[in-house]
Amino acid sequence: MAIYFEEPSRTFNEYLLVPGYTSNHHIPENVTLATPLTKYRRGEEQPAISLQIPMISAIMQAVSDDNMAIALAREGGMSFIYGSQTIEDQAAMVARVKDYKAGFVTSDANLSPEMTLKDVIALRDTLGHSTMPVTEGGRAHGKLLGIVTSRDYRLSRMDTTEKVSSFMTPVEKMIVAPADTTLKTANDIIWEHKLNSLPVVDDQGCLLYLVFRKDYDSHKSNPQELLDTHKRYMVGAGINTRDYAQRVPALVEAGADVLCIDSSEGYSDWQKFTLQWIREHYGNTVKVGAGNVVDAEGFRFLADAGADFIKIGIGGGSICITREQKGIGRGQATATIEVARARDEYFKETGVYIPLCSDGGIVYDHHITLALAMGADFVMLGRYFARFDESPTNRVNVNGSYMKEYWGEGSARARNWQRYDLGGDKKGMTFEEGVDSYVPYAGSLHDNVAVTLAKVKSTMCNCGAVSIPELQEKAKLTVISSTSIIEGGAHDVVLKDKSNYGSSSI
Ligand code: RVP
Repeated sequence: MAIYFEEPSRTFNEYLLVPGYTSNHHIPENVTLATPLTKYRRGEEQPAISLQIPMISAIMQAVSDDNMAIALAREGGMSFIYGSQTIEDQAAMVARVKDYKAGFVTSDANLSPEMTLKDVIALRDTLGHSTMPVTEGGRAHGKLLGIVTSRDYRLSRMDTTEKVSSFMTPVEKMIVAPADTTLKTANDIIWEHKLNSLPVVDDQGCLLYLVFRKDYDSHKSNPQELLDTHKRYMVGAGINTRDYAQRVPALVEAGADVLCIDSSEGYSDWQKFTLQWIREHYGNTVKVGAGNVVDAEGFRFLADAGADFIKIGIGGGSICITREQKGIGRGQATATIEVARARDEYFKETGVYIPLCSDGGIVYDHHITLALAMGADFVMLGRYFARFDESPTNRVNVNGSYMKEYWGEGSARARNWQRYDLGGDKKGMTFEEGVDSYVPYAGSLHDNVAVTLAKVKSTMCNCGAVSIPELQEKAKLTVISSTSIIEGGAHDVVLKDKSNYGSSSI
């Protein structure tokens, strides 16, 4: 006979935290958000990898490339580079994160001298910044010919057909630095010559990096950075249950710090086989998460199979239509609560604490706090990060508003048939489980994460907690009625500025 879960399947929106006692010790400055990423014997040892903030970015083409990984590691979180690409391309992204020299930026678009002012304006609007190097043929590592900044052109005085070569600052008039320049020296040069940016070139004069004045400052003000023992940024990578024998060695070789099996449904033999293969070939030296699951049985299966962390969530992602298409899934709050109970039982039995990740369905900043209070150790976010400058997609103007594109890994666009496999060849994916969409452009990752975490810390203080484990222990949660949801927003008043309202939805 079929099993019925009598408890309705609830979402984060149906819960609130009831405040606890706040002492004068419970202030945001005292809150630490450090949290374990991989399993460990709690009380006896430290986890091999911990995050400084409880946020990781989704294993998705529209979210997690090397650029995102660097920006998020700088804040203390971690990206999992998407696996729906060739092994070589994914390994190259991982390697770029590991090779990244803080403060040295690889230019994301170069101009060629033949381009026009019109091209410059279009590129500036897409990229969101106005300093662009000019190289031979516009190539990424081409010979440096000059630079264009907002000071080099005036739209009111110039024709948009004017060629870049006629208004750029030519390389002869620029200060450039050689390849072996340290960040300290670069900053001294920037300071001494009152520059905003300094190009670094090789001995052929080809462009390697740009060092920006503001980057050096921000580097200095990021004490939370997530670094490995060689002081390189940490990065994760998604894998699938098909080509692991080739993909895992390439990713390990490239320097990935942790892997995660990326699947919409993780309670399967395919995940067990993948974990077994990794243990056989690497023992415990390669850390790997698994998922996704939404109940105690699924958790126990992946815990016994050897997962280092376990991801929760089926069908709750903003771009995900798995529930509509296949009728499987569970409300994200209910799933998190049940899996966390199973994890705590497992810990009592074995002494091993397996960190949990609540993946998908975070719509408001406070949903992060709810997920943590319910027992998650960190959350995975897709839509949230897709909106930022650092995500892999271009900013586009849609009816006068800036947007970023965001599509599901199960959409035809991602053609990620591996993620939805049940073994066998699924190249001919017959139906989609994700949509292709826009999300409102929201600016820089740094600024947005700061606001989000300020809210998380503030709520933790209201609950009398200065750490995530303390929050999990002390949290008091209440289910709310639909009318109390209305009561929780601005109501029964005439808003002066509707455009600002709802901005708390992230
Ligand atoms: P969200 O943060 O709500 O945008 O959700 C992101 C999550 O959605 C991902 O981490 C993944 O688990 C899930 N996802 C990604 N693609 C798809 C799909 O196409 N159905 N779902």
